[in-house]
Amino acid sequence: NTLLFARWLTAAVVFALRVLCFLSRTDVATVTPWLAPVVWEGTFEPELLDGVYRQKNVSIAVTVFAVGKYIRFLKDFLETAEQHFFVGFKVHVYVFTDRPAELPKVEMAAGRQLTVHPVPAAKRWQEISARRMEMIQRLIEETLLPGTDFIFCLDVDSKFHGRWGAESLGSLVAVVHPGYYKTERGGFPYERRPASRAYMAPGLGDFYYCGGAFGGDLHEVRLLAKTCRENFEADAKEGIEAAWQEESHLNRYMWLNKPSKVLSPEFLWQDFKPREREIHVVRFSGVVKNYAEIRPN
Ligand code: UD2
Repeated sequence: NTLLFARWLTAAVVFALRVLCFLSRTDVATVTPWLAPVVWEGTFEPELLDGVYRQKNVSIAVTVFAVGKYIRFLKDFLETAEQHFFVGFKVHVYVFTDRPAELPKVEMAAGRQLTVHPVPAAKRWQEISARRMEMIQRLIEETLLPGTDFIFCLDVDSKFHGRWGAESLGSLVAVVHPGYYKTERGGFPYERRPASRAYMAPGLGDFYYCGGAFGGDLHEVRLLAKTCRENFEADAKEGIEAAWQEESHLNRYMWLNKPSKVLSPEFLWQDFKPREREIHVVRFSGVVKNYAEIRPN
């Protein structure tokens, strides 16, 4: 009897620990000061969440730009998205490229599709990042509204390694940049020149978000893209380009319009960075690339 009781007690303790570990994280912040969740592995129940959104039959659009030599990253991006990104959901990938003839052949599961939007080649790499917002805005206005529920805008030089699903859905969604999640706000690489519309004064800021992944519902992302694009263009007319192009404008926007959900750096890691203790799973990460070789100039 004593042995049985000891076994039962051990099993109960292990179970309780599992439940506690599963739905809580004490090593990282899991909620923002404006009460938006910060999504880390261990803070949600994947099956339950997928079930909730599957019932609503939600559809998800993805934009990805593959201009110039960046077309070489598209195959891995698409293949790994098939394995990990919203598996079992309606997903429509919109590829913007100047090289439609080089589009890789990737088999897509039922309910998933891909559309190519031809774009002109770029002379400067900064141009591409600047034009993304304009094209995202136009895609939403001319093609996606009404009908699509959510959109994610992702960098192509990346791969999925782990589940990215319904836990990421929200009206305005930002991803914490993997390079700055442990940095004090004074060290964030915001645009610091007051002449730019992306300006962030010292002492301001919540997180430093990355330009390589953001999303939300169509209305919110349309507004974000439109605002960033207008501010970028107004800056350009005055001869100023923000330190990190649209990423700087996105950071300013997210400061003024707090995201309703913040995704941890698990949702955009960088392959060159050694994995850190807090990162229990890498869901999506940027591949190592040779900027000098791959960019137009
Ligand atoms: C960072 C951001 C990126 C953007 C950029 C701003 C992350 C992880 N990355 O990345 O999103 O904010 O800084 O300067 O947050 N592209 C092409 N062809 C090109 C150049 C770029 O298609 O010749 C597209 C492509 O989709 C690429 C994206 O633009 O993924 C961003 O360009 P990048 O990867 O060269 O920028 P990077 O790594 O400095």
